[in-house]
Amino acid sequence: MSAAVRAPLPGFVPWPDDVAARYRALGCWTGETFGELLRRRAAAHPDRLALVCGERRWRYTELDAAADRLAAGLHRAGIGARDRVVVQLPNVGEFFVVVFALFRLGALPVFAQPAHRQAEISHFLRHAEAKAWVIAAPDAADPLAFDHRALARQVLAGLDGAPPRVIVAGEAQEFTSLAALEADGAGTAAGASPGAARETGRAAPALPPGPTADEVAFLQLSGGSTGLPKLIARTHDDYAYSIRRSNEVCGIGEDAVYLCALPVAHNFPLSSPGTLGVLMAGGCVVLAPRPDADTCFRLIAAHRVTITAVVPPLAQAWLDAARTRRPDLSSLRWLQVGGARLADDIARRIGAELGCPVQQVFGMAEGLVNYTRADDPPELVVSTQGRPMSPFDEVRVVDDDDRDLPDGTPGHLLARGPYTIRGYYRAEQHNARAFTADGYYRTGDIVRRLPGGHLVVEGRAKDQINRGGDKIAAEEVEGHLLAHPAVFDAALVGLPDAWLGERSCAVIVARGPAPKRAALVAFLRERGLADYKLPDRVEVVDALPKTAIGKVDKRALRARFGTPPGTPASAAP
Ligand code: OOB
Repeated sequence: MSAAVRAPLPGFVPWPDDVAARYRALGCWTGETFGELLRRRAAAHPDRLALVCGERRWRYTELDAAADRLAAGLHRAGIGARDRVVVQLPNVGEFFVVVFALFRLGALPVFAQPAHRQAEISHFLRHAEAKAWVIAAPDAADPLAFDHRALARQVLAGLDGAPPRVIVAGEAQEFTSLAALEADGAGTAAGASPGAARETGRAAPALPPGPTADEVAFLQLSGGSTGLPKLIARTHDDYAYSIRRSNEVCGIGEDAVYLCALPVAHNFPLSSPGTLGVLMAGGCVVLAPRPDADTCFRLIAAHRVTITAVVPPLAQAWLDAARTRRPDLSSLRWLQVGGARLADDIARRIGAELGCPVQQVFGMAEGLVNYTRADDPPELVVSTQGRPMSPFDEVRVVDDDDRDLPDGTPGHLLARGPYTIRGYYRAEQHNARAFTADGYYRTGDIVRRLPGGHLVVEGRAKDQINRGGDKIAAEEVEGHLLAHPAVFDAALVGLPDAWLGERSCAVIVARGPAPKRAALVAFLRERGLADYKLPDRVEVVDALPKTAIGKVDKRALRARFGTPPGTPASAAP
């Protein structure tokens, strides 16, 4: 185990020294970085297939060498240890080349989603003080594809100070080409021509010393509930442990073939056990360009996929499609469902109609991940969201005053452990509320614990809408709504929906004639908000109801505008 040689990254909240020492002594934190893990895999299985993306393939040794070349190219371009780099890539192989190159340098990816727009990206760039931003050129075969280069122009025009370097996978236009950076890095390879390095993948470019495993590896996004999204700093040690443990729980080995159907940078497909888990085990990752049933069924059959992960609305869409398509899913050992509450009856249908075992995954980018297990009784698999994956996870279910509740009573879930953060990045004030004095993370989820440790998600205390796995912080959208000249007051609430679990409803008090939904949506888009945050519905009221202590009474709003129990919610889109 290598000792910390540098003070922690400013803004990162480390585990207390004695706790860190315990996690090392327990063997959770092994001192190996992601850059080293890939190196070890490449040495053990140079010729095994690591990644499949469309017609392109990367063997382990090719991925390893490409990451080295890009790391060298990035280094020459002035990106170094601890520099933040916003990575906003779709499901393409380059995602892994970029991320492992940054890991090797000790530079920190900030994981944005392709759906993010000017408001979100500007915030990440500013808050993380990012030096670079990686995007992809639109797919030439798709005339409707969004062009992130146009977004980059818009974002750069609105930023003060030194602009980040924009790096583009594909046609870069006026920006920096990812391929050119990689070629530049290959040029620095000791004793090898760039061509030879690319073909053999054996020449190691000269790189500065990498990070130690106790350092921050990347910044992940929180779903958030207050204001702008918070950033979550995860270390090599803690994240590698969560992945190793996920592999054990899910039985991932060299023969695993993972289909990445969800957006690749999200914590669920990245680490539970996800693409990184399968790469750490020496398996193969297949990247799906889209999550639709036709695309994914074809890839599952073609590559004999053994495991994939979806959110509940996607599980329903696949179930519906399977009725007419009759796909060959015989290779699937797990269909993982998580990110939002899976209805028990949908969970039951998966096993019966798709013919593969379902695994419920209840996790969070902040850390704690719960899985149902292969040997759980079927009833627990369909009706619970699993139990903590690590024997060293500490979870508590408490009342409003942080007093422990007996099993079976719903309460607030608190979590602490070897891969659950102790604070958000650069968010001191928020951290005082989001964590207990003794380091438990307040998840904001309301759960019931069964005597065997399984958790049932009953609801949420945080002011967040979970739109089919996409998290929307109500306060963030309300802030944008209030900027509209005709909006006097606004509250965003989630209403039940048969398809997405929840849809968002903006309840507004108008100043003069009330704006229509289309006008509000256009306004929010203009302000650069990602599409999934746009209100699905708008209601106008004379005044927002208030609770006894003067807060907006969202429960009353949900009761007023939500679908009454027993009547069908809105139909599938
Ligand atoms: C995953 O991570 P995040 O950070 O996008 O969202 C975390 C929140 C949880 O606190 C909970 O409110 C909700 O999403 N959630 C679920 C759930 N899984 C996540 N609510 C009910 N049932 C579930 N199965 O969403 C995430 C991260 C890693 C693995 C899986 C999901």
